[in-house]
Amino acid sequence: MPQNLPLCASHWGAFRAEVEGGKITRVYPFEHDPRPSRMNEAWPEMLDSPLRIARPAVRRGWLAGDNGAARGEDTYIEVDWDVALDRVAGEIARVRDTFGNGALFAGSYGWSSAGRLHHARSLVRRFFGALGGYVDQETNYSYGAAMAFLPRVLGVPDAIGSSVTGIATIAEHCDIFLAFGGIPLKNWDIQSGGVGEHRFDTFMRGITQRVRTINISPWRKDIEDDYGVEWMPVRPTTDTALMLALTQAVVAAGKADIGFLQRYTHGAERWLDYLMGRTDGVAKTPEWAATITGIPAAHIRALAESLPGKRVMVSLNWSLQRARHGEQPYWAAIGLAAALGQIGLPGGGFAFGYGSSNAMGNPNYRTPLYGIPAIKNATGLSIPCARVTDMLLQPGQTYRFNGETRTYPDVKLVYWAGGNPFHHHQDLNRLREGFRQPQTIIVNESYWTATARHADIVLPATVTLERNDIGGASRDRFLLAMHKLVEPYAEARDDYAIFAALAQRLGAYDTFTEGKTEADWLEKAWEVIAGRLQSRGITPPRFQDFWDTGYFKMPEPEGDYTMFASWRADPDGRPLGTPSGKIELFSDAIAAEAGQLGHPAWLDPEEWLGAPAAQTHPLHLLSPQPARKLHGQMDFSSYSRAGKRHDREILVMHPDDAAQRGLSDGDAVRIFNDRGACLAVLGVDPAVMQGVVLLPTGATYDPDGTLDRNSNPNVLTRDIGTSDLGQGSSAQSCLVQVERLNGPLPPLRVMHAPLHAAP
Ligand SMILES: Nc1nc2c(c(=O)[nH]1)N[C@H]1C(S)=C(S)[C@@H](COP(=O)(O)OP(=O)(O)OC[C@H]3O[C@@H](n4cnc5c(=O)[nH]c(N)nc54)[C@H](O)[C@@H]3O)O[C@H]1N2
Ligand SMILES: Nc1nc2c(c(=O)[nH]1)N[C@H]1C(S)=C(S)[C@@H](COP(=O)(O)OP(=O)(O)OC[C@H]3O[C@@H](n4cnc5c(=O)[nH]c(N)nc54)[C@H](O)[C@@H]3O)O[C@H]1N2
Ligand SMILES: [Mo]
Repeated sequence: MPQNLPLCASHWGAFRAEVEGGKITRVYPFEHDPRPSRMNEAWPEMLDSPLRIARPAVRRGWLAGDNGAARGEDTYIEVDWDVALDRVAGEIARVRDTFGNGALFAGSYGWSSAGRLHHARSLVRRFFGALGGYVDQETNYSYGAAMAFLPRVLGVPDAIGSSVTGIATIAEHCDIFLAFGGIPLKNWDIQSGGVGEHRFDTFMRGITQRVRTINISPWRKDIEDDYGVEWMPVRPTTDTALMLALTQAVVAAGKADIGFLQRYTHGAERWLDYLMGRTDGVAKTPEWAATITGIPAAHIRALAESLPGKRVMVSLNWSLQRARHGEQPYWAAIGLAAALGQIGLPGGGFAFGYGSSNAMGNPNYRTPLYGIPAIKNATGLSIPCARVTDMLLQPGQTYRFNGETRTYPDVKLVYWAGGNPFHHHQDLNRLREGFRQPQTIIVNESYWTATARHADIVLPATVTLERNDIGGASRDRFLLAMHKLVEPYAEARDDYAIFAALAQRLGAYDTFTEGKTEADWLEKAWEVIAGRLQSRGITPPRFQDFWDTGYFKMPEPEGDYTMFASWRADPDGRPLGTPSGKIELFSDAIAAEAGQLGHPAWLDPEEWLGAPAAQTHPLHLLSPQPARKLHGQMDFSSYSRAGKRHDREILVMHPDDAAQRGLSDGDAVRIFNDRGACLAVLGVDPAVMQGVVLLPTGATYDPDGTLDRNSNPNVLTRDIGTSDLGQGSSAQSCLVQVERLNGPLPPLRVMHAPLHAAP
């Protein structure tokens, strides 16, 4: 790599780039990254992709007053920035003055880009905050069920983020590592905010060389074959039953740590009554779990017998809770770990999120970050993010969330910047119906995504490489100086500039900008970051040195972090923030919710392989994160397309399931259920258990009625909350059928910008 190349970063890693004549000619991985992601290779091509949005554009049907009828099918007319900004400001003012701020939706869920100053979702919410408020979204798609529910039973606010036990403790102290959902390599490419170091291989070699590791998952490749671990295939969304049975067997053998349960947990007796069958007459034995999980009872029993006396880590990825009753596997894992008595000991207990993104389990560097501050949302209105279609279709209806009764607001204007609901939400045909309801939909985007194609007015946004920023993540070791490498594409503008111009038109310029330019915010960010470093005794470099080097490397924190270690040492002096001050294995508040038992329990996930619905739709569809992109981002890059066939994603199926349907590897298939259908190319692989199929997320939705011509699994997934507690996304609870596609694969419309040809 040549010397002195400027650094930049994305959610999938830092990189340096060679720029010639205003174009990026080559991308080099960051020199301190031991296992860089290849996704950055896509940047040169993505910068001037034919799918970039070049100029502000207005939907033709909207101009003709079609009340949203043609959203998602229409073409667009390009207009000047001033015309577009006047229109957008006019619509916001009209809706606010007629219906109030509670009719403006700006929750705008989505990952946006790395870099904390130009974070689009933060900017759109700040802008609407400056206008007097809006309807927001809370929790997230990643682990929404856990976010709402875990604090109730663990009493710590962040049991799933920065306070997770360092993964390095496992290599050193653990004997048996139960990896529910595996530790997939592909997911470590990513960390929201930016990645300096990908350390997957270091951690995995360390663990698997010494520790008995079991990949408990329907998909063997959730841990790469070369790590040589055991595989225990389990039917999707039945892990709770497995964990209950493991606990039951340990308790029945008299091997549970009763002392731990008494001193550190609340309500264990009621939970044990359930496990032993004293409340419902059904003991949750390995034989009971075998019929639910598909794992032979003898295997469950043997595993249970091997656990007592060993240091055991019960690790669950986030995917397990992105399912109907997704709260329960997490609670059952806490229960199993409590019965083994090792919560708070190094290398033992439970952990959520190893293998779900790059920095999970890293040492906690507490890398300081600074983003443009939020402005309080004066309406106080917000929905759990995954209830967006319910909100659009059922204004005024009440629902339960995290112990409260709430009412859906009546939204008339939707503004999205930095997210792609037609990528991320479940049951897209239903979302589409929801998207027909508002009077006006505005989207800031860099690319013609499916969401941009459902907007009335589209404003072209720059991408990270076209602006200066600071990136990083609190558990990543590197603070990253993100340089502007090239000029904005065509007429694209920074979201910051777009919202500043709108704020000017709406009388909120000073509140939104505080009179600051990009350079002022960079300076402010560095001042805050440097102050935080100093207060911890770390000497920060001068801003110019940081900027020129491209990074600041945080010192290694002392010792490995173990969650709950200090509480274990002093449970009376440091009670948890739960009603009992202990870990709650029974919760009165949860017991009061409809459909809950008050303790970890097997609750029917409705769409699973043991359900009556499996008779007509006998395959359980899992929709994991895509290996060659982040969600829907860069779907049409060559790197992403190299992982597809005929521009469709690969549907992975077991050879016996394929044979039963007369299907062969490489066949074009139609995947369907009562909610919709999509297309894919079959990949036959014995690494997936029979009855389960895998289709990654991320293909750009290309609707033809209820069919997606492309491979977006969200036309099939079910749009229902995990439960009234968490109201998270239930994407993984989904049954389908698969058949050979009749006729050729149809061409994709979403490969071309939906522009109206000049008259
Ligand atoms: N079936 C199924 N569905 C799922 C999941 C699943 O497991 N299964 N997982 C869910 C999860 S965990 C998540 S987090 C979501 C992710 O869903 P999203 O976060 O909505 O997905 P992204 O494709 O990352 O969308 C970000 C969008 O922001 C745009 N963007 C990037 N930078 C900028 C910018 O600077 N300005 C503007 N204006 N736009 C920008 C990108 O072009 C992109 O279209 O998907 C969820 N959906
Ligand atoms: N390359 C890449 N990495 C990413 C992302 C991306 O888009 N691309 N997205 C990032 C984001 S936003 C998030 S939230 C995380 C998500 O991180 P996760 O939620 O951990 O990731 P998934 O890929 O959804 O699921 C991982 C595996 O879990 C298994 N699994 C699914 N359901 C079950 C179940 O019921 N039981 C068991 N035992 N296993 C199950 C599947 O086999 C699947 O391959 O990934 C992040 N990492
Ligand atoms: Mo996520």
